[in-house]
Amino acid sequence: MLYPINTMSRTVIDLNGVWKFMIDPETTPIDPGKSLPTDDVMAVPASFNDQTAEAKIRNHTGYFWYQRQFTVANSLRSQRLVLRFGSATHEAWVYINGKEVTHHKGGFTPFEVEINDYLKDENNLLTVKLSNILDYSTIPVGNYSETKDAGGHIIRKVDENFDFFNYAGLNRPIKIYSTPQAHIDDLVVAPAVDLANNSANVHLTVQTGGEQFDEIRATVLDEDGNQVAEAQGLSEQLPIKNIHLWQPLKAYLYTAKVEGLINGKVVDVYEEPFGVRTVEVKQGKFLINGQPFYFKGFGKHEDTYVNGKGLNEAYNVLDLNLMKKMGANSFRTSHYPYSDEMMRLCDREGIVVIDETPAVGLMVSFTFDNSEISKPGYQDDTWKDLKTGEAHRQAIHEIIDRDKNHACVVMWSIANEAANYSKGAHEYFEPLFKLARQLDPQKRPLTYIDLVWSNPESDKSSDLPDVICLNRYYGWYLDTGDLAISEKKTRDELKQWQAKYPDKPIMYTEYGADTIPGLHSAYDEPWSEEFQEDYYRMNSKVFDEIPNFVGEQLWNFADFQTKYGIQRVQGNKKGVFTRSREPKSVVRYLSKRWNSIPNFGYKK
Ligand code: GCB
Repeated sequence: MLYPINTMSRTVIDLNGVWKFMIDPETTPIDPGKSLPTDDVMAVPASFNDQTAEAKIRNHTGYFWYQRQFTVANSLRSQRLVLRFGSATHEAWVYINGKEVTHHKGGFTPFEVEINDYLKDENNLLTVKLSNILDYSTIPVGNYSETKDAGGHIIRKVDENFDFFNYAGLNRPIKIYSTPQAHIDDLVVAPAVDLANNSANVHLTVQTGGEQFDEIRATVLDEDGNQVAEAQGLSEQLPIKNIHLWQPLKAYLYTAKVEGLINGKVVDVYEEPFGVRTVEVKQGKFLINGQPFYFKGFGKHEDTYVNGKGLNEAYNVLDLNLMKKMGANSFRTSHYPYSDEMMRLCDREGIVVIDETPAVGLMVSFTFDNSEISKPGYQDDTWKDLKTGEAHRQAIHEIIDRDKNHACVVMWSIANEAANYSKGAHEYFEPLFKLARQLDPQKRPLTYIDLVWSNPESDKSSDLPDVICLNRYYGWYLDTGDLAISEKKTRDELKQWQAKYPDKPIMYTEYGADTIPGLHSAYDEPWSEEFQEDYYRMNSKVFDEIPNFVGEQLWNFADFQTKYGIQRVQGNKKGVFTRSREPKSVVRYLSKRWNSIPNFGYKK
């Protein structure tokens, strides 16, 4: 799916701003064709939860409504007009002037609909009904229940099967964009790179819609706007010589400019930035442009004060700047696809991204005590009880469809911490890996992220990922505070993985310790800033001993909001930055380490 941009043939109208908002009391039906019976408002894009002073609204589970008016200028009315939601979390029904125009389920990917047939001359009423309900058929997974109050009124509850606040609403930009009736619908850019000859053949596929073009013209422009290749047709090979590679932290972006012509006249134009680089897993190494890459960075969240999971571009820019200053080069979009805007920024900044679907919480019985798994006859019903298959397939389609051309994406993560240790895991995951391999035009490596219960013996499907990605909390959830035993467990497990899969790279995608900034301890106690640093030092030492260990992405970049819990004090405190991005003292240690580790060739 193309990102909406202004070109010589296209205009983007921004629908962000302050919308009417109300919780659906589910007493009388709401008429989407009428002004919502409320005076409350919410800013868009942003989650609704932290914009209110009412706990009842903040913690609402169920249905809620947004509404605004818009007018499209006469000069655009003959154009094809498309309404696009960057996301709507988690399910949305969209109405224009009272008529339902589209419905979408899945809270972290865009969707769009042509709206010409529904428009009036002015003051169109755009109404969106949303739901933040999650259950055993959705991703993320939630434990959903309903009860009734004394008046027979339904009370809905979602107990999240994951560790982040279920921020919901219109989290990402809402836009209308115009195209000519004959239009470019999508572009697929897949550069085949010849590193030895410093050249590339860019395979460009163009999908069109509406009236047919007589001619499609494509040119590749370099960063100075010089044309370096051109071709014609819906499926083209564009050879580029003397290529500038897209490199981690040294991004170079070409632009594919595509024009659709009728009677010799350009009708539609679209411009897609892309990078030329290779990604490959080989002999236990993760190669970018043929060189063994070492991941240094983070698991993150889209999570800021007030905006919740709403797009916050200033924070995105700040976060990448803080990462770069620390010598980091990468992050994972834990635990859902991030905004289009963040992906475009990472392309430009050369930040390497592991792009994750929203498949988090795919397990029905969980404690951090992983001794359960070694008990004879251990049985878990995850793959019988969950009905996430369809949502998961849709999520894989949508993440690859949206992000396929991004140079920053070097690997897809199919899921975070599923019950891979449980009977039925292989049957569940095999078709999903197959689907992703088939859909990705750039054939990037695939992974899923392993929970501590999934060890080299228990993991039923570890043959599927190209890279073994581990979330480990030795010294925190397990053997709390005992870094000596944790060091041994860390080393033993990594050695076992390496012995089992000598050709698969291994990396940590989470490891961390909750830390209260300003809490100090002469005894290096858990929760203190001293413990956080010791914990990371211990892990670094072991990582450096394991030849196929190709990266360290710690948990978490910053403190973030979660549901209530006895292990959470206004959220998860494993950030190396606070939620407002002040560094905890460990940042000095990590900056020193990462600034001295090269992006390439760290592990020979
Ligand atoms: C995990 C999860 C992550 C949590 C983290 C924690 O394994 O993947 O979402 O926030 O542990 O801090 O407990």
